[in-house]
Amino acid sequence: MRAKKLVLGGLMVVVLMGLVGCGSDSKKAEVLGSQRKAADLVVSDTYPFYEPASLTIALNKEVTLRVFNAGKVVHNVTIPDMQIDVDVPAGQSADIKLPALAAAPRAGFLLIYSKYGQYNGESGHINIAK
Ligand SMILES: [Cu+2]
Repeated sequence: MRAKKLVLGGLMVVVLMGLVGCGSDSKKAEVLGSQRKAADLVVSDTYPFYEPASLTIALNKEVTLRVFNAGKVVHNVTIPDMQIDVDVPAGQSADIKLPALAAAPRAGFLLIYSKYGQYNGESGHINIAK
């Protein structure tokens, strides 16, 4: 995957239109599970990998994170605080159940990353709605 990523480095992967890029300064936090969409998180093969890079969940509510891999290589979703480690094949979606959180994690957010691409910056945040 590492070699492939380098080869693909010059290619632009067009993900969903209208999504904002990396960064947590989005206007309104969209809380997962509030509305069914094609995908909550789209992963591509090139930086910034995650669209959006910042997600939000509510406390005390189990939600399903739908991840779509828009790339040509397998990607992975790891959320250490939830013991989640799921591979998403190229061109496929995965519905990942996030258990209800009783309290916000100490850091104030959950880290989400690909165990194959973390070293490249393939990571994001799951924030807790206030
Ligand atoms: Cu990846």
